[in-house]
Amino acid sequence: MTNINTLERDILGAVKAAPDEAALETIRVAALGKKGTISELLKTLGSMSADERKINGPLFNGLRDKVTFAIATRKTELGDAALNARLGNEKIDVTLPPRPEPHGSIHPVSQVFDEITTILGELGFAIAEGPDVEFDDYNFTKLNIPPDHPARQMQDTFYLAKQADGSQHILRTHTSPVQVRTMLRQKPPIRIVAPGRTYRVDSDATHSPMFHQFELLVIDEGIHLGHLKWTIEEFCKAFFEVDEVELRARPSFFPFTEPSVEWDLRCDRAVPNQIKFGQGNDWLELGGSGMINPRVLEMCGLDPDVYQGFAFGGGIDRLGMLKYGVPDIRSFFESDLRWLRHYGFAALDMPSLDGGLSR
Ligand code: FA5
Repeated sequence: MTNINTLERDILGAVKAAPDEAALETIRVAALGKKGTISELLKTLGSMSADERKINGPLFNGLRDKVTFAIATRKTELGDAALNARLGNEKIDVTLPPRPEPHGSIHPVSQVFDEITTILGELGFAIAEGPDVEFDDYNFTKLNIPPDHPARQMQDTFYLAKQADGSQHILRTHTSPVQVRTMLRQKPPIRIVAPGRTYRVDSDATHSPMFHQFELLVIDEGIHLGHLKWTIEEFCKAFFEVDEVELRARPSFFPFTEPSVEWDLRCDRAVPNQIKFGQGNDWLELGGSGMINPRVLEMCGLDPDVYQGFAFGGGIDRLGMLKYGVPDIRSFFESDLRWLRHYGFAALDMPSLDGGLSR
């Protein structure tokens, strides 16, 4: 019979010397596998007498347990050694710069949007909103532009499909219907700014079919043109970030205001691609305005003998073009990433009058 001590010494010696896990597995199969030396030894117990089994049983089983334990121990040693070797070889250089990722930025139109609402918010105006798809009545009729009025031709309108009752919605051509919505909903004093998307059948370097306007509306007792002029002056100083501005008023015509005034801002465009405000001999168009036509007040349920008001409407994209030197309005809406990286604003720089509007 195999000398148990010799067998134990040989197997344990081989286990200890196993250079890697593959060699260890070969030793395990040779000793403990189905036809392994220890397994064969254990099989002989069946043909032994009870006395022989009493002696050999514990010996063979003890050998199997010792070898099993030695293999497990060696396996852990080899595993640890392999892991240490890998950790020693694999190095992460934490000083490498991170891979450059594209940075998101605030679109210049959103920036100007925020600048305008920040300035007017600090002047005490509440933000009001209206839908892009508007009633013809609010966009035109209640603004004193009845059907077939020639003023409807001033704004080329996108019409939606006719409803079953014959009525027709439109894409609002200006933010002025928010005036109507506000007056119908709220009694004076009213002081709102209504920024938003507007639509006209129009497209060239300074006209976009979808563009953005903002509307100012102030209604109370005793409101006059002086309030309108002061508001526009203060707005321009804050928006263009200058201490002084000079405004020029030109008579104009809007069916919903009487009198109607367009405002120009003195500027200097002598140096190409540069514009300076508050000086020079050029004039920059700011937008339309006027005192609310008494007929509009009446149609919106307010008594014109008690209340007066002013309104102003300007183009947000146009102001952005002027302030940030964008030559073509269409580039705002082309989603060109290189353009957006150049003209975009840092995402966390919120405009504020104290901290600065644009940095
Ligand atoms: C109006 O839309 C009037 N609702 C403004 C108003 C409000 C007058 C309150 C009186 C009282 P106008 O059509 O001029 O007015 O447009 C106002 C501004 O919108 C323009 O000065 C211009 O800056 C901008 N704008 C007009 N059409 C376009 C367009 N297609 N693309 C970009 N900006 C435009």
